[in-house]
Amino acid sequence: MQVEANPYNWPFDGKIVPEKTALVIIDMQIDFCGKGGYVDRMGYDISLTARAIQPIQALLERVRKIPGFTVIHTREGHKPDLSDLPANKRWRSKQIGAEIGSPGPAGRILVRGEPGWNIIEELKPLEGEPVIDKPGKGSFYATDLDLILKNKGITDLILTGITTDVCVHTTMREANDRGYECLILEDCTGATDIGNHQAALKMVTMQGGVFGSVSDSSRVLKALEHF
Ligand code: C5J
Repeated sequence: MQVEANPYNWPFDGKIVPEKTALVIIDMQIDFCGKGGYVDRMGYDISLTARAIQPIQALLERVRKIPGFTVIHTREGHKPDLSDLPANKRWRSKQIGAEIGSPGPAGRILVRGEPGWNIIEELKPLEGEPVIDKPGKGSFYATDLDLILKNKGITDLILTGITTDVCVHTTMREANDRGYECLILEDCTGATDIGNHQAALKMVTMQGGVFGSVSDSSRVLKALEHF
């Protein structure tokens, strides 16, 4: 069965095939939705990003029970020596009082291995689920995500996580350019600014679904009912 979505029912070429589909959960780390993390330190309201936790949890629980369905997690972060942190990214973060690499209540901000860099307990990856470590916004840049997807024969991606307008959108654009068929879920994403969240979703729908299509977790769960 196809997922009811806007502007077209997804996937474009028919029904969901578990072996061809991955649920991609982007950057659900303490740094992006937890107390004392990067987003909190920048002064944003973390309830706007934490809104995605419960709907993703429900969807994750369901797809883990479907044979052949792949779950992929991503984490944004930098090496402890910050050798993979571009100077302009470090400079920008310092301007807004949350310098990447500096110490905070959740450890060094956005540094691999620190408490804040961890994926939140509610969405902790299971053994065998690929976890992609990325230094940038997009999940394809400087990672082996494309190779993993190709090796598994995955062509269809259900995108969830945070933030809608930054890492999720960049990943969706990268994926679409590579020919992946993408669906983004409204309730399973969140941004530091509600207007940006809504605008990012609206952008997907232009030109007949320029980057893919938009739906929500209840519609995906309905399409998965028969599995
Ligand atoms: C940001 C992300 N916003 N995961 N990262 O810097 O969206």
